[in-house]
Amino acid sequence: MFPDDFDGIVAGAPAWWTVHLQLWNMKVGMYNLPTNAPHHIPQELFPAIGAEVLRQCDGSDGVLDNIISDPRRCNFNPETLLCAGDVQNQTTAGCLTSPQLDTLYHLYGDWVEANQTFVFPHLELGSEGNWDMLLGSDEPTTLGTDYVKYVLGLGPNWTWQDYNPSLLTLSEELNPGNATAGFDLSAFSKKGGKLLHYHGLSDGGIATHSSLYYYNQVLRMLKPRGFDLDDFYRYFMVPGLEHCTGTPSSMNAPWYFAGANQAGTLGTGVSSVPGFSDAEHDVLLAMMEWVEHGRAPDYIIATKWNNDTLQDKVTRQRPLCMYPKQAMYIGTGDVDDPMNWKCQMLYGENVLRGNN
Ligand SMILES: [Ca+2]
Repeated sequence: MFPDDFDGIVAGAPAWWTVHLQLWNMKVGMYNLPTNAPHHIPQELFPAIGAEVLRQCDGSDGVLDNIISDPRRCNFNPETLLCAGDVQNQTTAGCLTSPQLDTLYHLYGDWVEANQTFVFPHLELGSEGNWDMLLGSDEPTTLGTDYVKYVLGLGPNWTWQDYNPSLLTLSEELNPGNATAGFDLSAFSKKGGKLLHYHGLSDGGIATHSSLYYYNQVLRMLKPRGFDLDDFYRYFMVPGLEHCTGTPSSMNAPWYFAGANQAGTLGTGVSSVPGFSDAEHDVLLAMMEWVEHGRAPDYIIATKWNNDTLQDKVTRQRPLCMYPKQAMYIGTGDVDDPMNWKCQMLYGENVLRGNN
């Protein structure tokens, strides 16, 4: 809306779709409530679900490395989680009942309302380690319920049990604060503005593909008008990154690239990427390189230390590639060395199979 305000914008896991996002935040919680219902999945079972997803999906990107590079390529079969026989302790057994499987289908499915209206994308396969953000409580998040009460104005006595889809229409009509981002970035592009956008594929707070939806809507609006998005807007998906910071301990994916809020997770007084303070590893320096010297990044190398807060020993680095390219293992050498990966379109014969 204000194309002259910034020369460059780094946007991480953006909450750009306020009119739908706040209600989705609540809807996700509602899928798993009330806690005394047969379909409720207690938080203690999330690790078992995450482990089964990882078991089935890890190899779908061609490399068994505990990282799901592209959840869209995984044909996940939730029924393998179904409890066999009379299970006394589900947490110990790590299995789900049939009604709980229904909840899983809701969580991994897009939110679609009447007349096939798409409202918000699904939680990703591989986001289970971050589900505590929206699913770990006996109430939906106040990000959603307080939005309805105090921003849409239904008042403090409104409860999530009062939900009905007309709230979506109300939210769209009010568009509170005009806070939902538009798709016409033409003025920003014309004045030379640059946008680097990224989103973690293990995000349990804002469904990852809300970012892809935004990117695609901008593409649909501007490509027919002759704009090449690569000239000013580049999008990067980050395998194994949770909401803005961190990675599930089961994955230990490289997640750090000095994005918004990330340095504070390493410790106080940390800036850039310790040991790798350059435009290849630091998204803000990459942005400065693009704005100030006209060199646009095709990839950003993400880093994982053995102990993130000590930044002691780098255990993994890997390129994050400009969408729609993806990082592909070249087939030989250490999978944790970024030199052994390249960015390319991953279709058909390009999907190599790793040795391990
Ligand atoms: Ca993998």
